[in-house]
Amino acid sequence: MLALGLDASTQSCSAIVIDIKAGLVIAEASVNFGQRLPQYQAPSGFIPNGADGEVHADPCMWLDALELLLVDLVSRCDLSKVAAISGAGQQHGTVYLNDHWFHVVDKLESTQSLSEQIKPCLTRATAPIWMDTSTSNECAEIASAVGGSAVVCEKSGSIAVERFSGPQIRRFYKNDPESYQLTARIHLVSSFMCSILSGSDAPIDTGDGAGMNLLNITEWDWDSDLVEATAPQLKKKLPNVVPGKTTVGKISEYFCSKYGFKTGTPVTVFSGDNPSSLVGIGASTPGKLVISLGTSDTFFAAMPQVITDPEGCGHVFGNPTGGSMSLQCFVNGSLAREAVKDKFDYSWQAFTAAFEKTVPGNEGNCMIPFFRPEISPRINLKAPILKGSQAFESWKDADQAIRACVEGQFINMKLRTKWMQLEPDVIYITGGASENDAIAQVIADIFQAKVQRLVVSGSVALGAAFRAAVCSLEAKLDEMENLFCQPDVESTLRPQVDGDCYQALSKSVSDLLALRS
Ligand code: ADP
Ligand code: XUL
Repeated sequence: MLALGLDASTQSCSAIVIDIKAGLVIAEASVNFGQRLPQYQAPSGFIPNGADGEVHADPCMWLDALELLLVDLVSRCDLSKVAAISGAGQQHGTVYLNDHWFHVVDKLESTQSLSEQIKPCLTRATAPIWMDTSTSNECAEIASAVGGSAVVCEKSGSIAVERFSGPQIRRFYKNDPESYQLTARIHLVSSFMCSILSGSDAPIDTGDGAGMNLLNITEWDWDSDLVEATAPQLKKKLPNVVPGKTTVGKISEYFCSKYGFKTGTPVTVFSGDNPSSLVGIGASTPGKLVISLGTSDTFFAAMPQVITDPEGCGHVFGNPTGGSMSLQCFVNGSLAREAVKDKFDYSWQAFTAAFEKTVPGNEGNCMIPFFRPEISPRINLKAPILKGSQAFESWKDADQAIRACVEGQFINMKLRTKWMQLEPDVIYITGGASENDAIAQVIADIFQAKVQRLVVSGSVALGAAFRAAVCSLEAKLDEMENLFCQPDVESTLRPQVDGDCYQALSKSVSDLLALRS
């Protein structure tokens, strides 16, 4: 029995087809937006140089990528054998649609592309995504309307956060009230893609819904105070909220006639990329800690009880299998590492070799590696801060700069995630940069824990396939975890230095951050 999982992430759209009984990966495919769709001028999946902290992407790009992905996938496996489908999307991003949307999505015509049909339904040409920091005023307004940040945090699991959907919606309403008025539906990336696949106006799951500053994490439904504080008539523009184990409907005939799916194949509600990754790595019951190294770096775990971050930078999301998960997100993840690599015209190989030529603790050379405004902690930097030798501070030592970037990232991660009260023996890593042993070794050294990867990578899409199989095929999650979530023991990394090695550097990072906040 085959299940398909989709991953509509920041830089690419990916898919995995698994045989849930045989424990086999049948096919995988991935379409990188920048490489395959250069006409959208979004080399890293978003439109560069937005004004005032705006970071947007074109939803039509995501739709074109989905079609390219399915063309690739159909050449690798028989999609008529797929018996269950689900997916996940980059979190927080919002898509704004007029009232034609309901009819158009219900009757997608295979004679036209998805993007041709959906483009006229957009009331906002581009979608703000999770990297957007343009909504500080709106965050303050929402907080003040409901009684302060602590109230927003208690209700929604996070203080009002710039990239979250509610503040983004408010900014749209304030800046373009006419288009807001014309907006009949606001979708998250996950529910937008789910709507397209299922040919229906899909609901939002509690995992992704909790990243909006609109969902009450006690009731797991829209919070009327937050919705009212965000924008007028918002409630009717929002989809319903449902638990992760919900069948949305059947696959749209569009995909049956174009790509050979079987009519009637069930579609499970989509989730956010991080909640989906939690499931795909086999960490949906408390006890396993995950660091995802995608475009963002994230640190997350299923939680036995709800804990919120007193500093206001962390989040509580719904766990798609029930209960909740805690998460901390760092904007300056892979793109910061890439920026340092590119500054010296290095390949990933040369980047990796830099760690052999330098020592843990980097002889005191310290970097706050923020090339764009960071959210953990909230700091408006446009370039890193360097403190150390003269050569280091003037970017003359490539190898030390590379080590300093990665050490700075994970020391900051350790400092910022103390609130979760987790001291794991093992950390599971996933995402594009997790294949890099040098980065994984720094994580092992800084957190003083074993670092493991799973044999099957691509935990976001895998988690979506698991969820589809549980929801539609009565598959058992623990059985699939046994088959697919085995650690790649040969690639396990253990700490090679003791914890004291990073004491001085941790103090430098804390001091530099304190000076800037
Ligand atoms: P997303 O899911 O957010 O679109 P991915 O999980 O696909 O992102 O990760 C993409 C990132 O992985 C790229 O931005 C790149 O910097 C990073 N990456 C890929 N290969 C390596 C490598 N060998 N070493 C370090 N980073 C890498
Ligand atoms: C999580 C976050 C990012 C996005 C993109 O809060 O903003 O991790 O989900 O991956």
